Amino acid sequence: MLHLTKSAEAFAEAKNLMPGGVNSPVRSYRSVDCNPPFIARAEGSHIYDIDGNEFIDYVGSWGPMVVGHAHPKVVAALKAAAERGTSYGAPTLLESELARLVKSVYPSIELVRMVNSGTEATMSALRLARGFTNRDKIVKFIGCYHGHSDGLLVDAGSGLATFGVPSSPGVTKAVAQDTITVPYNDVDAVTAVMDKYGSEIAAIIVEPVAGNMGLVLPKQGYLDTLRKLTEKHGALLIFDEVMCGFRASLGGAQAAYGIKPDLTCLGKIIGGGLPVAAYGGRRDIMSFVSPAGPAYQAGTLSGNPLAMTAGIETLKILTEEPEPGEPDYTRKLSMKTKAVVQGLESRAKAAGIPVQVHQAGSMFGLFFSENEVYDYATSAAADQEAFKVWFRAMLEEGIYLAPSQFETIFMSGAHTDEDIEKTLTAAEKGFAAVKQYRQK
Ligand code: KE4
Repeated sequence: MLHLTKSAEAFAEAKNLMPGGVNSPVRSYRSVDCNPPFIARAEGSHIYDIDGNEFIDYVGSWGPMVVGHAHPKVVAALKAAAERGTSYGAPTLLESELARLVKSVYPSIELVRMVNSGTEATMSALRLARGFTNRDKIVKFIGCYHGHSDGLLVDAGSGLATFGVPSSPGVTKAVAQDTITVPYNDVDAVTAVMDKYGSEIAAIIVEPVAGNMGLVLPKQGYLDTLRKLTEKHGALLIFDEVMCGFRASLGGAQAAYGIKPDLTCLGKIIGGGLPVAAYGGRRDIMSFVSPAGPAYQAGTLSGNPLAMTAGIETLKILTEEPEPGEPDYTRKLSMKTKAVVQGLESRAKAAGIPVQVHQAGSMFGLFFSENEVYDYATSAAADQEAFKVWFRAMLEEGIYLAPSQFETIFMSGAHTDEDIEKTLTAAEKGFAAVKQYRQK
C-alpha cells in the first residue's frame, strides 16, 4: 500500500493557501479521485515524494523533462548562470543562442519571440494573426488545448460549426463568438466552416499531434487539408507544438508530416524545465510584432538568462550528432517508446482488455476502448473509470503517470530498460485490476 501520509497533510494545508491546493488544476488528482503525492526531488527518470516513495516518472513535468530530471549538464550550466545573476531585463547572447538552436530545428521559423508559457505563446500568435490579417475570427478544434487565454477557453456552440460559447466563467460571449470550434480530424466540418466564414478567419490553430484529449494523431492528409484551406482563404495556419514539438520528431509534427505552418508555438522542452515558450514563423508575419511592427507583446522575464540556459543545454543534448551509424537522440527515444507501447498492447491483450495505444515519437497514450479514437468525442467515449483503476494500480506499483486519460505520457532519455521492464510488469497488475473492476 502506498503511504501518502505526509502528502495528505501537505495537501490539506495547501488547500488553505492555494485554490484546490495547487497551482495548476490537473495536478490536484481530482480526475482520478485520490490525493496527489507532493514531490521532494527528481533525478533522471525517477521522482521522489515527501513520504519517501520512489516512482518511475512518465509525466516529465508535462513534457519538458525530455533528457530526464536534473541532467548534470543542465544543472551545471544553471549553477554557473545563477552566479552571473538571475535576470537582467536586457538583451543577452543567450537569447540569440536559443533562437539559433530553435531555428536550426524548425526551418519554418524565420523569426522567433521568446515568452514565458505556452499560453502566452498561443495568445500572442493569435493576436499577431488577427493584426496581420485584419480579421477577427479564429478556428480551433474541440479537444485541443492551447492554454488558458480567453479566446481559447471556448466550447463548441450548439451544433458543430457555430460560434463558440465560453467554457469558463469570466470568458465573455463577445470573446467566445470570435472562436469557431469544430471536431478534430473532421475534414468536412472544417471545410464547411472555411467555405462559409473563410474571409473572416484570421487563423486556424491546431495541435498537429493532439495531446490534450489523450494522444490523438491526425488522420492521413488532414494537416495537408488545413494547409490548403488556409491558403485558399487567406488565413494563417498556426501549429501549436508546445507539447509535440521535439517529440513527434526532433522537428515536431511539421517535420514528421511535412507541413509548413505560417506560425509555430513552442514551449515545455525549449525551457528544459524552466519557464520558456516561443512563437515564430514567417519573417513577414513576425516582423509585425513590436517593436519591429505594431502588434504589441512584451514580458518582464521573457528571455530570462537562467531559462535560456536550461533550454540551450537541453536542445544541445537533443541535437547532438550521434555516433556514425547510430540513431539520433530523438530517434532512440521513439524506439524506447515503441517498446513500451508494444508491451502495453500485448499485456492488455493477454488480460483480455481492449485498449487503443497511440504513439507519436516519444509521446504515447492509452484509451480503454475497443473502438478507434480519433477526436474528442471518441476519446470521451472510452472507459474513464477503467482508466482511473489502471492509473491508481500503476501508481501503487511506483509508476507515475498523468492523472487523466485526456493527457499524454512522455518518455525521456533517462528511462532505462529496467524502468521499462518494471513499467510493463506494473501494467500487467494494472490490467488485472481493470479486469477485476469490470467483473464486479
Ligand atoms: P502552458 O501555459 O501550460 O505553459 O502551455 C499551455 C499549452 C499550450 N499548448 C499545448 C498543446 C499544451 O499542451 C499546453 C499545456 N499543456 C498542459 C498539459 N496538458 C500543461 C499542464 C497543466 O496545465 O498543468
